[in-house]
Amino acid sequence: MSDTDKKGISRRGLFGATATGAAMLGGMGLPRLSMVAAGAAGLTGVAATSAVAQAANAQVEPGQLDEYYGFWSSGQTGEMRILGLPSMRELMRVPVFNRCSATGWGLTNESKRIMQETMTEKTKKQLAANGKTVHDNGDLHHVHMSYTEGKYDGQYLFMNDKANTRVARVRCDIMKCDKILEIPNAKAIHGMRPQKWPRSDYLFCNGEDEAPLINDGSTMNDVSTYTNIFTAVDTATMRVAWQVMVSGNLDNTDSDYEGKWAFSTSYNSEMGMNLADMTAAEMDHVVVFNIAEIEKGIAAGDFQELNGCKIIDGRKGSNKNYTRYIPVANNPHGCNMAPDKKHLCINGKLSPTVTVFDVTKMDALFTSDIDPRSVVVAEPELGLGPLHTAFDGRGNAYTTLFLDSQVVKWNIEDAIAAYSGASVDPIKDKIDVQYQPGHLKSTMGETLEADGRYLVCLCKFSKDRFLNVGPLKPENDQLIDISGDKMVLLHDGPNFAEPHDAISVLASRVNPLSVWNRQDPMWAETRKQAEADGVNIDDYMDTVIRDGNKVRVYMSSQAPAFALESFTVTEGDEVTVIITNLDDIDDLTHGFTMGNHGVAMEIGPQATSSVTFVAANPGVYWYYCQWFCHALHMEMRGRMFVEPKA
Ligand code: CUK
Ligand code: CUA
Ligand code: CA
Repeated sequence: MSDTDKKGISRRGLFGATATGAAMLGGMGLPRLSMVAAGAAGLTGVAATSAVAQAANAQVEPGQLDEYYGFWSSGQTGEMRILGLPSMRELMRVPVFNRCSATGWGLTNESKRIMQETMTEKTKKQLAANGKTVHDNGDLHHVHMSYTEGKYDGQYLFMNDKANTRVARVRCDIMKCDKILEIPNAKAIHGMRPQKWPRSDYLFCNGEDEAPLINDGSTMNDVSTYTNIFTAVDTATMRVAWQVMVSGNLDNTDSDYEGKWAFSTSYNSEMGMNLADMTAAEMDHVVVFNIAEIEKGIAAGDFQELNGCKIIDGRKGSNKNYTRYIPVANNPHGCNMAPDKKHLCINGKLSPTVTVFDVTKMDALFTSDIDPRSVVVAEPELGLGPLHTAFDGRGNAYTTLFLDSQVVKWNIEDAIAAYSGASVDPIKDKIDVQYQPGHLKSTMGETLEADGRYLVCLCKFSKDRFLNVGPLKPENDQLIDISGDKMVLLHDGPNFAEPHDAISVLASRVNPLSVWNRQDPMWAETRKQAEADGVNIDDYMDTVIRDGNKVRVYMSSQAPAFALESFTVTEGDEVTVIITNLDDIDDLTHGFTMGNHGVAMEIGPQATSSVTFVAANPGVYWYYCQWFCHALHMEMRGRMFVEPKA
């Protein structure tokens, strides 16, 4: 690990000192922040003025709105988060793979239907054996928006769950998850990207962990039976379109801007089962998936079917045109397609390099016997531990250096020139970040509209940057201005376990509703049951239906009252409470919490939510609205009476 850059100046020392100054001055107002920003960039008077202007642009005054939505993963929290950029204010948390106490996600019937819809029999058995009906955890690494012709279209967000091999879709009109797919045959969905051109018809999903394809316990030691699966999900239905069996494992993935290819990094081409073996080879590889050829193969029946999925054999040496394997330095990680439509950056991780492929040369890999490395057009040495790369739309790339705790700005064309022998240094700037960065994201940087204004660097360690909160520290999401020649650190953002990735989207591309549409499909199943019970869930309702030991309690809510002041059930009854929020005012959410029953849910304006539980103990139990909705919100409550069983 070197503290010194190529010119022999200790940038670490210089930036370290000014960065400490910035932390001390945090929030003390613009003039001093600007001084520090200018100092950090080491600029002269003229350039310092532009750094002041850069910092000023990042100010979002109270009552002002942000210019960008930031969609954040939350790692092992399992939810998606929405932040505003450049303020870095957290705006919302959207539960997806996790159980949410506030909204009842993972508990309400509407959310459970989504979580259970594609659950495999093995998962059902595993959950039942542990007294559960849905997973209550997830490990959400990547969030990406749907594209139309290489631009964000504001329709859907997609995300992965590495922990339980799932992907999910969030509707941008309501910012709620509407589909969760458990992917059969694969293990541990990690890298995930939508197709960018012409539309995001496919969502590409990497299975990271190796396991026998027929995973029935017949062997652990015969690793030759192990395989990895790449999955294309049909985004319209959120069902598996097809799968590809590959050699080696799969880490990160990206797609091109022509709709021809998907690319995945593999850090375990060795098929090693321990650290030493996973890092034993000199080279691993990037898999290139030929979308059109795979579609042809599927159409021609060249697949085996397993657990309802069509699997194509794309392993090395299968002599088909489905895949190609391009050698890269051992244990690569990030896989990032540049908005110039041409260059794919593979981040070295163990190697101090980023390998640049020219994707317009990929066709030749499938039509001739040329060396697969002939698509490599640059391999700049950037520093220690390159993990991910972002782009500014002006030909520059920004790569995180995990071990150096830096972001390096470099020019793609200069790197290409240097690779073919020109004496040009592609590195334009380096900035210290605090500390150990993973992903970094530039504004609109994963689209044809990359605007090169801000960069968010998601640091895995914060160490001394915030008040000590005990052994478990927050992560540090840092906002960096990249509009000038030099990068300027603007903001430290503590965040909880553990954002891996984020995207930023111009605010004008996202237009959510403020009030639900009464016909929303979210409660379509609930509506069917209500119709069978002769209840109109679009209107005032205060009906209790008895159906054996099942009781359905229909009530509307309108601030500050539930339509039912009380209802009665019998000990041991299975009780379903169905509530429509008749208020249609912006921001007027009600809740329903049943005291001492572990039951709570959100009911948004004009929404219907329902929850089912067993009333196990006789007695009087108050239910209440837990979402502050009115001056008489405390009084918005009622009683459930549970009669002893006769
Ligand atoms: S991965 Cu975490 S830093 Cu899951 Cu995208 Cu690279
Ligand atoms: Cu309704 Cu609080
Ligand atoms: Ca390896």
